[in-house]
Amino acid sequence: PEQPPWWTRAVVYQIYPRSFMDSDGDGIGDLGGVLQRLDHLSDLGVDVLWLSPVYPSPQADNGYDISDYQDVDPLFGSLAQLDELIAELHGRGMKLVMDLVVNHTSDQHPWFRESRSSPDSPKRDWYWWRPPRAGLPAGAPGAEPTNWHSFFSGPTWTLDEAGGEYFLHLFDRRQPDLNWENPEVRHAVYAMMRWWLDRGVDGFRMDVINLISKDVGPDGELRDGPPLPGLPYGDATTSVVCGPRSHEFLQEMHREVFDGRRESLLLVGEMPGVTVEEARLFTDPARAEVDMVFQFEHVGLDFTGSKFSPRPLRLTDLKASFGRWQAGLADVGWNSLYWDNHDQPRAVSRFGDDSPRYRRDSATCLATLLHLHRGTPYVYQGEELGMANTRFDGLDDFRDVESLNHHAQAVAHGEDPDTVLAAMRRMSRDNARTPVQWDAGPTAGFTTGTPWIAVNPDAAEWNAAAQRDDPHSVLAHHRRLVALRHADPVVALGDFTMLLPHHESVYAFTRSLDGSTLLVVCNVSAHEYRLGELLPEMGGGELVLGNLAVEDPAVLRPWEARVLRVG
Ligand code: ISL
Repeated sequence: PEQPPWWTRAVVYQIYPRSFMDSDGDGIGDLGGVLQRLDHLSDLGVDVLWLSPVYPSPQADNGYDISDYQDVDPLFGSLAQLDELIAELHGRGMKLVMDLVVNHTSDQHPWFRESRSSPDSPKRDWYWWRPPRAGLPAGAPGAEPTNWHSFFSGPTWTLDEAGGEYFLHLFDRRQPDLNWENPEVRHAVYAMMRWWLDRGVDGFRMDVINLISKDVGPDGELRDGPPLPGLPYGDATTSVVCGPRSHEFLQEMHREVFDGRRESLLLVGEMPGVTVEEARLFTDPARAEVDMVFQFEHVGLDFTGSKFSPRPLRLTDLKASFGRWQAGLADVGWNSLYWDNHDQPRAVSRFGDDSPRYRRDSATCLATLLHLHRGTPYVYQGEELGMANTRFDGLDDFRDVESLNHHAQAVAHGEDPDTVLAAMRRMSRDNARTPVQWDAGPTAGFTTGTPWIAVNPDAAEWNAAAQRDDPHSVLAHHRRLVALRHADPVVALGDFTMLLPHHESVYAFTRSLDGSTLLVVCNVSAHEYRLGELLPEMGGGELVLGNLAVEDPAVLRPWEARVLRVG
Protein backbone atom coordinates (compact mmCIF):
# COMPACT_ATOMS: atom_id res chain seq x y z
CA PRO A 1 0.00 0.00 0.00
CA GLU A 2 1.04 3.60 -0.63
CA GLN A 3 2.83 5.41 2.23
CA PRO A 4 0.79 8.27 3.71
CA PRO A 5 2.42 11.67 3.01
CA TRP A 6 5.06 12.81 5.53
CA TRP A 7 2.99 15.81 6.61
CA THR A 8 0.31 13.59 8.15
CA ARG A 9 2.79 13.04 11.00
CA ALA A 10 4.16 16.58 11.03
CA VAL A 11 3.59 19.65 13.21
CA VAL A 12 4.16 23.09 11.72
CA TYR A 13 5.40 26.11 13.68
CA GLN A 14 4.57 29.59 12.40
CA ILE A 15 6.96 32.49 12.84
CA TYR A 16 5.78 36.06 12.38
CA PRO A 17 9.29 37.44 12.05
CA ARG A 18 8.52 41.01 13.06
CA SER A 19 7.56 39.78 16.54
CA PHE A 20 9.71 36.70 17.03
CA MET A 21 13.24 37.82 17.94
CA ASP A 22 15.24 40.97 17.18
CA SER A 23 18.98 40.50 16.66
CA ASP A 24 20.03 44.08 15.82
CA GLY A 25 18.24 46.23 18.39
CA ASP A 26 15.94 48.13 16.04
CA GLY A 27 12.88 46.79 17.88
CA ILE A 28 11.73 44.67 14.94
CA GLY A 29 12.29 40.94 14.78
CA ASP A 30 14.49 39.61 11.98
CA LEU A 31 16.12 36.56 10.41
CA GLY A 32 19.16 36.94 12.66
CA GLY A 33 16.73 36.53 15.55
CA VAL A 34 15.16 33.45 14.01
CA LEU A 35 18.63 31.93 13.57
CA GLN A 36 19.38 32.61 17.25
CA ARG A 37 16.30 30.77 18.41
CA LEU A 38 16.34 27.61 16.33
CA ASP A 39 17.02 25.54 19.45
CA HIS A 40 13.58 26.52 20.68
CA LEU A 41 12.08 24.85 17.60
CA SER A 42 14.25 21.74 17.87
CA ASP A 43 13.37 21.48 21.53
CA LEU A 44 9.68 21.61 20.71
CA GLY A 45 10.23 18.93 18.08
CA VAL A 46 8.32 20.60 15.25
CA ASP A 47 8.94 19.47 11.68
CA VAL A 48 8.26 22.55 9.60
CA LEU A 49 8.77 26.26 9.98
CA TRP A 50 6.27 28.47 8.16
CA LEU A 51 7.79 31.92 7.89
CA SER A 52 5.45 34.89 7.39
CA PRO A 53 6.69 37.34 4.71
CA VAL A 54 10.25 38.70 4.89
CA TYR A 55 10.31 40.10 1.34
CA PRO A 56 10.98 43.75 0.54
CA SER A 57 7.84 45.64 1.47
CA PRO A 58 6.67 49.09 2.52
CA GLN A 59 5.11 47.23 5.51
CA ALA A 60 1.62 48.67 5.09
CA ASP A 61 0.34 45.24 6.17
CA ASN A 62 3.53 44.01 7.88
CA GLY A 63 4.94 42.39 4.77
CA TYR A 64 1.73 41.10 3.20
CA ASP A 65 2.29 43.96 0.74
CA ILE A 66 5.29 42.81 -1.26
CA SER A 67 7.32 45.07 -3.54
CA ASP A 68 9.89 42.44 -4.61
CA TYR A 69 9.18 38.71 -4.53
CA GLN A 70 12.79 37.61 -4.91
CA ASP A 71 14.69 39.26 -2.12
CA VAL A 72 14.67 39.86 1.64
CA ASP A 73 13.80 43.22 3.16
CA PRO A 74 16.86 44.77 4.89
CA LEU A 75 14.53 45.24 7.85
CA PHE A 76 14.60 41.45 8.24
CA GLY A 77 18.12 40.71 7.02
CA SER A 78 19.48 39.35 3.77
CA LEU A 79 19.06 36.62 1.23
CA ALA A 80 22.29 35.12 2.54
CA GLN A 81 20.66 34.78 5.97
CA LEU A 82 17.67 33.11 4.40
CA ASP A 83 20.00 30.62 2.72
CA GLU A 84 21.62 30.07 6.10
CA LEU A 85 18.21 29.48 7.63
CA ILE A 86 17.36 26.88 4.98
CA ALA A 87 20.68 25.10 5.60
CA GLU A 88 20.31 25.24 9.40
CA LEU A 89 16.77 23.89 9.29
CA HIS A 90 17.66 21.12 6.86
CA GLY A 91 20.61 20.23 9.06
CA ARG A 92 18.18 19.75 11.93
CA GLY A 93 15.74 17.71 9.88
CA MET A 94 13.23 20.54 9.55
CA LYS A 95 11.68 22.11 6.49
CA LEU A 96 11.00 25.72 5.55
CA VAL A 97 7.69 26.87 4.09
CA MET A 98 7.52 30.41 2.74
CA ASP A 99 4.51 32.68 2.62
CA LEU A 100 3.31 33.21 -0.93
CA VAL A 101 1.28 36.41 -1.29
CA VAL A 102 0.18 36.58 -4.92
CA ASN A 103 -3.44 37.68 -4.83
CA HIS A 104 -2.00 41.18 -4.60
CA THR A 105 1.30 43.04 -4.54
CA SER A 106 2.33 46.25 -2.87
CA ASP A 107 1.40 49.40 -4.76
CA GLN A 108 5.17 49.99 -4.76
CA HIS A 109 5.91 46.80 -6.70
CA PRO A 110 7.50 47.70 -10.08
CA TRP A 111 4.68 45.76 -11.78
CA PHE A 112 2.06 48.05 -10.29
CA ARG A 113 4.06 51.22 -10.80
CA GLU A 114 4.35 50.32 -14.45
CA SER A 115 0.70 49.30 -14.69
CA ARG A 116 -0.36 52.60 -13.15
CA SER A 117 1.94 54.68 -15.34
CA SER A 118 -0.43 54.72 -18.33
CA PRO A 119 -3.57 53.05 -19.72
CA ASP A 120 -1.32 51.90 -22.57
CA SER A 121 1.28 50.30 -20.33
CA PRO A 122 2.08 46.71 -21.34
CA LYS A 123 1.42 45.83 -17.69
CA ARG A 124 -1.90 47.71 -17.50
CA ASP A 125 -3.83 44.44 -17.63
CA TRP A 126 -1.72 42.86 -14.86
CA TYR A 127 -4.07 44.51 -12.35
CA TRP A 128 -7.79 45.26 -12.32
CA TRP A 129 -8.39 48.72 -13.80
CA ARG A 130 -11.95 49.86 -14.42
CA PRO A 131 -13.64 53.17 -15.39
CA PRO A 132 -16.14 54.77 -13.02
CA ARG A 133 -19.65 53.34 -12.88
CA ALA A 134 -21.61 54.32 -16.00
CA GLY A 135 -23.11 57.80 -15.77
CA LEU A 136 -21.02 58.95 -12.81
CA PRO A 137 -17.90 61.10 -12.87
CA ALA A 138 -14.73 59.62 -11.41
CA GLY A 139 -14.49 60.25 -7.70
CA ALA A 140 -18.23 60.90 -7.21
CA PRO A 141 -19.88 59.07 -4.31
CA GLY A 142 -20.84 55.57 -5.46
CA ALA A 143 -18.81 55.86 -8.68
CA GLU A 144 -16.70 52.82 -7.79
CA PRO A 145 -16.99 50.13 -10.50
CA THR A 146 -18.67 47.74 -8.03
CA ASN A 147 -20.13 48.17 -4.57
CA TRP A 148 -17.66 45.75 -2.92
CA HIS A 149 -16.56 46.23 0.68
CA SER A 150 -12.88 45.64 1.42
CA PHE A 151 -11.66 43.07 3.99
CA PHE A 152 -9.94 46.06 5.58
CA SER A 153 -12.96 48.44 5.53
CA GLY A 154 -14.05 50.97 2.90
CA PRO A 155 -14.46 50.30 -0.83
CA THR A 156 -12.29 47.78 -2.71
CA TRP A 157 -11.61 50.41 -5.39
CA THR A 158 -9.31 53.42 -5.29
CA LEU A 159 -9.25 56.07 -7.98
CA ASP A 160 -5.97 56.81 -9.66
CA GLU A 161 -6.48 60.54 -10.23
CA ALA A 162 -3.92 60.76 -13.03
CA GLY A 163 -5.38 57.98 -15.17
CA GLY A 164 -9.03 58.55 -14.22
CA GLU A 165 -9.59 54.84 -13.55
CA TYR A 166 -10.07 52.77 -10.41
CA PHE A 167 -7.92 49.81 -9.36
CA LEU A 168 -9.14 46.86 -7.32
CA HIS A 169 -7.80 45.99 -3.85
CA LEU A 170 -9.65 43.42 -1.77
CA PHE A 171 -7.45 44.47 1.17
CA ASP A 172 -5.82 47.83 1.83
CA ARG A 173 -5.51 50.36 -1.00
CA ARG A 174 -1.76 49.78 -0.84
CA GLN A 175 -2.38 46.12 -1.84
CA PRO A 176 -3.68 46.14 -5.44
CA ASP A 177 -5.03 42.79 -6.73
CA LEU A 178 -3.15 41.03 -9.51
CA ASN A 179 -5.21 40.01 -12.53
CA TRP A 180 -4.85 36.23 -12.69
CA GLU A 181 -6.92 36.16 -15.90
CA ASN A 182 -3.75 37.39 -17.61
CA PRO A 183 -1.44 34.43 -18.38
CA GLU A 184 1.65 36.68 -18.17
CA VAL A 185 0.85 37.31 -14.52
CA ARG A 186 0.47 33.64 -13.78
CA HIS A 187 3.69 32.67 -15.51
CA ALA A 188 5.64 35.42 -13.75
CA VAL A 189 4.38 34.06 -10.43
CA TYR A 190 5.25 30.47 -11.36
CA ALA A 191 8.78 31.47 -12.38
CA MET A 192 9.24 33.20 -9.04
CA MET A 193 8.00 30.12 -7.18
CA ARG A 194 10.41 27.84 -9.06
CA TRP A 195 13.23 30.22 -8.13
CA TRP A 196 12.42 29.76 -4.43
CA LEU A 197 12.14 25.99 -4.70
CA ASP A 198 15.47 25.88 -6.49
CA ARG A 199 16.91 27.82 -3.53
CA GLY A 200 15.82 25.00 -1.26
CA VAL A 201 12.51 26.03 0.29
CA ASP A 202 10.09 23.18 0.96
CA GLY A 203 6.75 24.63 0.07
CA PHE A 204 4.36 27.52 0.36
CA ARG A 205 1.59 28.80 2.56
CA MET A 206 -0.50 30.50 -0.09
CA ASP A 207 -2.12 33.68 1.18
CA VAL A 208 -5.84 34.06 0.29
CA ILE A 209 -5.26 31.76 -2.66
CA ASN A 210 -8.99 31.14 -3.10
CA LEU A 211 -9.50 34.81 -3.96
CA ILE A 212 -7.30 34.88 -7.08
CA SER A 213 -10.10 34.00 -9.50
CA LYS A 214 -12.71 36.76 -9.72
CA ASP A 215 -16.12 36.04 -11.20
CA VAL A 216 -15.65 38.12 -14.32
CA GLY A 217 -18.09 38.15 -17.23
CA PRO A 218 -17.15 37.62 -20.90
CA ASP A 219 -16.72 41.37 -21.45
CA GLY A 220 -14.71 41.85 -18.30
CA GLU A 221 -17.68 42.90 -16.19
CA LEU A 222 -17.65 42.52 -12.43
CA ARG A 223 -20.97 42.50 -10.59
CA ASP A 224 -22.25 44.21 -7.45
CA GLY A 225 -22.65 42.04 -4.37
CA PRO A 226 -25.68 41.82 -2.06
CA PRO A 227 -25.96 44.86 0.25
CA LEU A 228 -24.27 44.71 3.66
CA PRO A 229 -26.62 45.85 6.42
CA GLY A 230 -25.56 49.15 7.98
CA LEU A 231 -22.88 49.87 5.36
CA PRO A 232 -22.94 51.70 2.03
CA TYR A 233 -21.23 48.67 0.48
CA GLY A 234 -22.07 45.23 -0.86
CA ASP A 235 -20.55 41.84 -0.10
CA ALA A 236 -17.60 41.12 -2.40
CA THR A 237 -17.27 37.53 -1.34
CA THR A 238 -19.90 36.18 -3.75
CA SER A 239 -17.73 37.45 -6.61
CA VAL A 240 -14.28 36.61 -5.31
CA VAL A 241 -14.35 33.58 -2.98
CA CYS A 242 -13.48 30.33 -4.80
CA GLY A 243 -14.16 32.00 -8.14
CA PRO A 244 -14.79 30.02 -11.33
CA ARG A 245 -11.14 29.44 -12.29
CA SER A 246 -9.69 28.77 -8.80
CA HIS A 247 -9.15 25.07 -9.38
CA GLU A 248 -7.87 25.55 -12.90
CA PHE A 249 -5.28 28.09 -11.71
CA LEU A 250 -4.05 25.86 -8.89
CA GLN A 251 -3.80 22.86 -11.20
CA GLU A 252 -1.85 24.92 -13.68
CA MET A 253 0.46 26.12 -10.89
CA HIS A 254 0.95 22.53 -9.86
CA ARG A 255 1.97 21.44 -13.36
CA GLU A 256 4.23 24.46 -13.85
CA VAL A 257 5.91 24.52 -10.45
CA PHE A 258 5.51 21.35 -8.39
CA ASP A 259 5.66 18.53 -10.92
CA GLY A 260 8.35 16.02 -10.07
CA ARG A 261 9.02 17.43 -6.60
CA ARG A 262 5.64 17.38 -4.98
CA GLU A 263 6.28 14.54 -2.47
CA SER A 264 8.79 16.44 -0.37
CA LEU A 265 6.84 19.71 -0.34
CA LEU A 266 4.09 21.15 1.82
CA LEU A 267 1.42 23.15 0.00
CA VAL A 268 -1.19 24.82 2.14
CA GLY A 269 -3.80 27.22 0.80
CA GLU A 270 -5.18 29.90 3.07
CA MET A 271 -8.83 30.16 2.08
CA PRO A 272 -11.24 32.52 3.83
CA GLY A 273 -14.84 31.49 3.21
CA VAL A 274 -13.99 28.05 1.82
CA THR A 275 -16.65 25.39 2.37
CA VAL A 276 -15.89 21.78 3.25
CA GLU A 277 -17.20 20.73 -0.19
CA GLU A 278 -14.76 23.09 -1.93
CA ALA A 279 -11.94 22.04 0.40
CA ARG A 280 -12.46 18.43 -0.63
CA LEU A 281 -11.81 19.43 -4.21
CA PHE A 282 -8.81 21.61 -3.36
CA THR A 283 -7.13 18.86 -1.29
CA ASP A 284 -8.04 15.72 -3.23
CA PRO A 285 -4.55 14.42 -4.12
CA ALA A 286 -5.80 13.10 -7.44
CA ARG A 287 -6.60 16.67 -8.55
CA ALA A 288 -3.06 17.97 -7.75
CA GLU A 289 -3.96 21.38 -6.28
CA VAL A 290 -2.84 21.77 -2.62
CA ASP A 291 -2.20 19.37 0.27
CA MET A 292 -4.44 21.09 2.80
CA VAL A 293 -6.27 24.36 3.36
CA PHE A 294 -6.70 26.79 6.22
CA GLN A 295 -10.42 27.19 6.68
CA PHE A 296 -12.06 29.81 8.88
CA GLU A 297 -15.31 28.31 10.12
CA HIS A 298 -14.20 27.64 13.70
CA VAL A 299 -12.70 31.11 14.10
CA GLY A 300 -15.96 32.66 12.91
CA LEU A 301 -18.23 31.16 15.56
CA ASP A 302 -17.70 33.80 18.23
CA PHE A 303 -18.99 36.82 16.35
CA THR A 304 -21.98 37.85 14.27
CA GLY A 305 -21.40 39.43 10.86
CA SER A 306 -18.15 41.31 11.40
CA LYS A 307 -15.36 40.02 13.64
CA PHE A 308 -15.68 43.25 15.59
CA SER A 309 -19.14 42.18 16.83
CA PRO A 310 -18.01 39.42 19.19
CA ARG A 311 -20.26 37.04 21.11
CA PRO A 312 -19.44 34.04 23.32
CA LEU A 313 -18.58 30.74 21.63
CA ARG A 314 -20.93 27.79 22.16
CA LEU A 315 -18.94 24.60 22.41
CA THR A 316 -21.68 22.70 20.57
CA ASP A 317 -21.18 25.00 17.56
CA LEU A 318 -17.46 24.26 17.62
CA LYS A 319 -18.13 20.52 17.72
CA ALA A 320 -20.61 20.72 14.87
CA SER A 321 -18.10 22.63 12.76
CA PHE A 322 -14.98 20.57 13.50
CA GLY A 323 -17.07 17.41 13.24
CA ARG A 324 -18.25 18.30 9.74
CA TRP A 325 -14.71 19.07 8.60
CA GLN A 326 -13.37 15.86 10.07
CA ALA A 327 -16.11 13.87 8.31
CA GLY A 328 -15.92 15.85 5.09
CA LEU A 329 -12.21 15.25 4.63
CA ALA A 330 -12.11 11.74 6.08
CA ASP A 331 -11.68 9.71 2.90
CA VAL A 332 -10.46 12.39 0.50
CA GLY A 333 -8.28 15.40 1.31
CA TRP A 334 -6.74 16.53 4.57
CA ASN A 335 -7.37 19.08 7.34
CA SER A 336 -5.04 21.64 8.81
CA LEU A 337 -5.65 22.35 12.48
CA TYR A 338 -5.11 25.70 14.16
CA TRP A 339 -6.38 28.00 16.88
CA ASP A 340 -3.88 30.80 16.56
CA ASN A 341 -2.02 32.64 13.85
CA HIS A 342 -0.96 36.23 13.25
CA ASP A 343 -4.54 37.20 12.30
CA GLN A 344 -6.37 35.80 15.33
CA PRO A 345 -6.62 36.85 18.96
CA ARG A 346 -4.86 34.49 21.38
CA ALA A 347 -6.72 31.20 21.83
CA VAL A 348 -6.23 30.96 25.60
CA SER A 349 -7.99 34.32 26.01
CA ARG A 350 -10.57 33.64 23.32
CA PHE A 351 -11.62 30.02 23.86
CA GLY A 352 -9.89 29.23 27.15
CA ASP A 353 -9.66 31.08 30.46
CA ASP A 354 -6.66 33.35 30.88
CA SER A 355 -7.31 34.12 34.55
CA PRO A 356 -4.34 33.08 36.73
CA ARG A 357 -6.29 30.10 38.09
CA TYR A 358 -6.92 28.41 34.75
CA ARG A 359 -4.55 29.89 32.21
CA ARG A 360 -2.07 27.01 32.16
CA ASP A 361 -4.76 24.35 32.36
CA SER A 362 -6.99 25.82 29.66
CA ALA A 363 -4.05 26.44 27.31
CA THR A 364 -2.95 22.81 27.60
CA CYS A 365 -6.54 21.58 27.34
CA LEU A 366 -7.14 23.48 24.10
CA ALA A 367 -3.83 22.28 22.69
CA THR A 368 -4.69 18.67 23.44
CA LEU A 369 -8.11 19.02 21.86
CA LEU A 370 -6.65 20.45 18.68
CA HIS A 371 -3.60 18.20 18.25
CA LEU A 372 -5.60 15.02 18.70
CA HIS A 373 -7.84 15.73 15.72
CA ARG A 374 -7.03 14.23 12.35
CA GLY A 375 -5.04 16.77 10.35
CA THR A 376 -1.79 18.69 10.50
CA PRO A 377 -1.50 20.93 13.59
CA TYR A 378 -0.06 24.45 13.34
CA VAL A 379 1.46 26.09 16.41
CA TYR A 380 1.75 29.87 16.27
CA GLN A 381 4.72 31.48 18.01
CA GLY A 382 3.97 31.97 21.71
CA GLU A 383 1.00 29.62 21.69
CA GLU A 384 3.33 26.94 23.05
CA LEU A 385 3.99 29.29 26.00
CA GLY A 386 0.33 30.05 26.71
CA MET A 387 0.73 33.66 25.51
CA ALA A 388 -2.50 35.61 25.97
CA ASN A 389 -4.22 38.72 24.61
CA THR A 390 -2.51 41.92 25.67
CA ARG A 391 -3.66 45.15 27.29
CA PHE A 392 -4.49 48.06 24.99
CA ASP A 393 -5.09 51.27 26.88
CA GLY A 394 -6.09 53.39 23.90
CA LEU A 395 -6.04 53.66 20.13
CA ASP A 396 -2.31 54.55 20.21
CA ASP A 397 -1.48 51.05 21.37
CA PHE A 398 -2.78 49.46 18.16
CA ARG A 399 -0.63 49.01 15.08
CA ASP A 400 -2.63 46.83 12.69
CA VAL A 401 -4.03 48.32 9.49
CA GLU A 402 -7.19 46.20 9.79
CA SER A 403 -7.92 47.50 13.30
CA LEU A 404 -7.05 51.11 12.49
CA ASN A 405 -9.10 51.15 9.28
CA HIS A 406 -12.01 49.57 11.12
CA HIS A 407 -11.85 52.15 13.87
CA ALA A 408 -11.81 55.03 11.39
CA GLN A 409 -14.75 53.65 9.42
CA ALA A 410 -16.86 52.67 12.46
CA VAL A 411 -16.40 56.01 14.20
CA ALA A 412 -17.14 57.88 10.95
CA HIS A 413 -20.40 55.92 10.74
CA GLY A 414 -21.41 57.13 14.17
CA GLU A 415 -20.54 54.08 16.31
CA ASP A 416 -19.61 54.74 19.90
CA PRO A 417 -15.78 54.95 20.09
CA ASP A 418 -15.63 53.13 23.44
CA THR A 419 -17.65 50.22 22.10
CA VAL A 420 -15.45 50.07 19.00
CA LEU A 421 -12.31 50.04 21.16
CA ALA A 422 -13.72 47.33 23.43
CA ALA A 423 -14.29 45.03 20.45
CA MET A 424 -10.80 45.79 19.13
CA ARG A 425 -9.24 44.87 22.47
CA ARG A 426 -10.86 41.50 22.19
CA MET A 427 -10.50 40.75 18.49
CA SER A 428 -7.61 42.80 17.10
CA ARG A 429 -4.88 40.92 15.26
CA ASP A 430 -2.39 42.91 17.33
CA ASN A 431 -3.13 40.52 20.20
CA ALA A 432 -1.16 37.92 18.27
CA ARG A 433 1.61 40.29 17.31
CA THR A 434 3.13 41.32 20.64
CA PRO A 435 6.76 40.15 20.98
CA VAL A 436 7.45 36.55 21.87
CA GLN A 437 8.21 36.33 25.57
CA TRP A 438 11.62 34.71 25.91
CA ASP A 439 12.52 35.70 29.45
CA ALA A 440 11.54 37.92 32.37
CA GLY A 441 13.70 40.85 31.25
CA PRO A 442 12.36 44.34 30.48
CA THR A 443 11.60 43.59 26.82
CA ALA A 444 10.99 39.91 27.45
CA GLY A 445 14.36 39.17 25.84
CA PHE A 446 12.94 40.13 22.45
CA THR A 447 15.10 43.17 21.73
CA THR A 448 17.74 45.43 23.22
CA GLY A 449 15.86 48.39 21.71
CA THR A 450 12.28 49.60 21.84
CA PRO A 451 9.84 47.00 20.54
CA TRP A 452 7.66 48.14 17.61
CA ILE A 453 4.59 47.07 19.60
CA ALA A 454 4.51 46.89 23.38
CA VAL A 455 5.46 43.67 25.15
CA ASN A 456 2.53 42.06 26.96
CA PRO A 457 2.73 43.16 30.64
CA ASP A 458 2.44 39.53 31.75
CA ALA A 459 5.87 38.62 30.30
CA ALA A 460 7.66 38.56 33.65
CA GLU A 461 5.61 35.53 34.59
CA TRP A 462 4.82 33.96 31.21
CA ASN A 463 7.99 33.32 29.25
CA ALA A 464 10.05 30.58 27.65
CA ALA A 465 12.89 30.67 30.19
CA ALA A 466 10.48 30.02 33.04
CA GLN A 467 8.91 27.07 31.23
CA ARG A 468 11.79 25.32 29.50
CA ASP A 469 12.71 23.00 32.38
CA ASP A 470 9.30 22.83 34.02
CA PRO A 471 7.58 19.55 33.12
CA HIS A 472 4.22 21.04 34.13
CA SER A 473 4.52 24.01 31.73
CA VAL A 474 2.46 24.76 28.64
CA LEU A 475 5.70 24.39 26.69
CA ALA A 476 6.40 20.92 28.05
CA HIS A 477 2.86 19.90 27.22
CA HIS A 478 3.26 21.02 23.62
CA ARG A 479 6.48 19.04 23.41
CA ARG A 480 4.59 15.93 24.51
CA LEU A 481 1.81 16.53 21.97
CA VAL A 482 4.29 16.82 19.11
CA ALA A 483 6.11 13.68 20.25
CA LEU A 484 2.85 11.76 20.51
CA ARG A 485 1.93 12.55 16.92
CA HIS A 486 5.35 11.37 15.78
CA ALA A 487 5.16 8.17 17.79
CA ASP A 488 1.57 7.02 17.41
CA PRO A 489 0.08 6.33 13.97
CA VAL A 490 -3.42 6.46 15.52
CA VAL A 491 -2.89 10.18 16.21
CA ALA A 492 -1.67 10.82 12.70
CA LEU A 493 -4.02 8.64 10.72
CA GLY A 494 -6.82 7.23 12.89
CA ASP A 495 -10.48 7.68 11.98
CA PHE A 496 -12.31 10.37 13.93
CA THR A 497 -15.62 9.80 15.72
CA MET A 498 -17.29 12.62 17.67
CA LEU A 499 -18.88 11.68 21.01
CA LEU A 500 -21.31 13.77 23.11
CA PRO A 501 -22.12 16.23 20.27
CA HIS A 502 -24.72 18.03 22.43
CA HIS A 503 -22.74 18.41 25.64
CA GLU A 504 -22.10 22.10 26.35
CA SER A 505 -18.75 21.69 28.16
CA VAL A 506 -17.07 18.39 27.46
CA TYR A 507 -15.48 17.75 24.08
CA ALA A 508 -14.90 14.03 23.48
CA PHE A 509 -13.99 11.88 20.51
CA THR A 510 -12.21 8.70 19.51
CA ARG A 511 -9.47 8.03 17.01
CA SER A 512 -9.14 4.49 15.65
CA LEU A 513 -6.72 2.69 13.41
CA ASP A 514 -6.20 -1.02 12.78
CA GLY A 515 -8.10 -2.11 15.88
CA SER A 516 -6.41 0.37 18.18
CA THR A 517 -8.47 3.21 19.72
CA LEU A 518 -7.67 6.41 21.57
CA LEU A 519 -10.34 8.24 23.57
CA VAL A 520 -9.86 11.99 23.96
CA VAL A 521 -11.87 13.80 26.64
CA CYS A 522 -11.47 17.52 27.23
CA ASN A 523 -13.30 19.54 29.83
CA VAL A 524 -13.71 22.94 28.20
CA SER A 525 -15.06 24.56 31.37
CA ALA A 526 -14.35 25.32 35.01
CA HIS A 527 -16.89 22.74 36.24
CA GLU A 528 -16.19 19.19 37.32
CA TYR A 529 -17.69 16.18 35.54
CA ARG A 530 -17.92 12.51 36.39
CA LEU A 531 -16.53 10.48 33.52
CA GLY A 532 -18.73 7.47 34.27
CA GLU A 533 -21.86 9.57 33.83
CA LEU A 534 -20.62 11.12 30.60
CA LEU A 535 -19.22 8.05 28.88
CA PRO A 536 -20.38 4.96 30.81
CA GLU A 537 -19.27 2.56 28.05
CA MET A 538 -15.74 3.99 28.02
CA GLY A 539 -14.54 2.97 31.47
CA GLY A 540 -10.89 2.26 32.18
CA GLY A 541 -8.21 2.83 29.64
CA GLU A 542 -4.54 3.55 30.01
CA LEU A 543 -3.57 7.24 30.26
CA VAL A 544 -1.41 8.07 27.26
CA LEU A 545 -1.22 11.81 27.88
CA GLY A 546 -2.98 14.26 30.17
CA ASN A 547 -2.61 17.88 31.21
CA LEU A 548 -3.24 17.40 34.95
CA ALA A 549 -2.06 14.82 37.45
CA VAL A 550 -5.02 12.45 37.76
CA GLU A 551 -6.24 12.40 41.34
CA ASP A 552 -9.46 10.51 40.80
CA PRO A 553 -9.76 8.70 37.45
CA ALA A 554 -13.55 9.00 37.66
CA VAL A 555 -13.52 12.80 37.89
CA LEU A 556 -12.70 15.20 35.09
CA ARG A 557 -11.44 18.37 36.73
CA PRO A 558 -11.82 21.92 35.33
CA TRP A 559 -10.02 22.21 31.98
CA GLU A 560 -8.67 18.68 32.30
CA ALA A 561 -7.79 16.86 29.08
CA ARG A 562 -7.03 13.16 28.85
CA VAL A 563 -5.94 10.91 26.03
CA LEU A 564 -6.70 7.27 26.94
CA ARG A 565 -5.97 4.05 25.13
CA VAL A 566 -9.25 2.17 25.28
CA GLY A 567 -8.69 -0.53 22.70
O1 ISL B 1 -7.48 38.79 9.39
C1 ISL B 1 -8.58 38.48 9.01
C2 ISL B 1 -9.69 38.55 9.88
O2 ISL B 1 -9.40 39.43 10.84
C3 ISL B 1 -8.82 37.95 7.69
O3 ISL B 1 -9.85 38.59 7.05
C4 ISL B 1 -7.56 38.02 6.88
O4 ISL B 1 -7.40 39.29 6.38
C5 ISL B 1 -7.68 37.02 5.80
O5 ISL B 1 -7.73 35.81 6.43
C6 ISL B 1 -6.50 37.05 4.87
O6 ISL B 1 -5.31 36.96 5.58
C7 ISL B 1 -4.12 36.99 4.88
O7 ISL B 1 -4.09 37.98 3.89
C8 ISL B 1 -4.11 39.33 4.33
C9 ISL B 1 -3.12 39.60 5.47
O8 ISL B 1 -3.40 40.84 6.05
C10 ISL B 1 -3.18 38.55 6.52
O9 ISL B 1 -2.22 38.78 7.52
C11 ISL B 1 -2.98 37.23 5.84
O10 ISL B 1 -2.89 36.16 6.74
C12 ISL B 1 -3.76 40.17 3.15
O11 ISL B 1 -2.58 39.69 2.57
